[in-house]
Amino acid sequence: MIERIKSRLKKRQPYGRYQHTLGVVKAACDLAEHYGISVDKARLAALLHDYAKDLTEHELKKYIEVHKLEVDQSLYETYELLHGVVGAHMAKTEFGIHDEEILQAIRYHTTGRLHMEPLEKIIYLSDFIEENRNYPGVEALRKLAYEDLDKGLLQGFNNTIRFLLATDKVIHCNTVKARNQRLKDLAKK
Ligand code: DGI
Ligand code: FE
Ligand code: FE
Repeated sequence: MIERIKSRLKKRQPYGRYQHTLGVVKAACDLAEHYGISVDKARLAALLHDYAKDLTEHELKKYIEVHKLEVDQSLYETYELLHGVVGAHMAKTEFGIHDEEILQAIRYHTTGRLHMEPLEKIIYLSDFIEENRNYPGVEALRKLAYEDLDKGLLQGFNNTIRFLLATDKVIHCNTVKARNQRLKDLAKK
């Protein structure tokens, strides 16, 4: 299964994206082991998280319509957010993955959401800290991810929201909800 997915990915992803995918796999497997969750599930979710990333906006929207995927209006209107829902559906139909934890981790890897499961948190964070990422603060975030998943996530959401504000982009409500939830969870610790 893993090899079949990898050979499909190699064909559909440009070199840089495939390297990113392998980086996310490595980060997600390490974090899963660190936090005692299924490494096999982390590997599959990471491998497929950006499976639909190279489709055009038109292709993604067409796919959503043809397969009648449930997508809220503000997600539908934001190109960057569509590859998660489409990728999760492709993981099910092209590779027969029915594990809801894996599918949710793929579906919500760009925005996060309220009540994220540990696997979703790991995929969200791995996307930011994988070895090919290089931006100010990435080393600190890598360290934080291993100290406390929620602290790492809060930093990840804050970075995303800062970027969206700086570039005048719409902030999806799931991004805001997921960020606020981390504050509540951290206050309880
Ligand atoms: O697919 P990747 O590039 O590896 O990473 P990703 O799936 O986290 O996608 C990142 C892009 O999604 C990045 O350009 C920021 C954007 N994004 C994340 N949350 C939101 C968002 N864009 C909008 N407009 N609103 C959001 O809430
Ligand atoms: Fe992505
Ligand atoms: Fe990614």
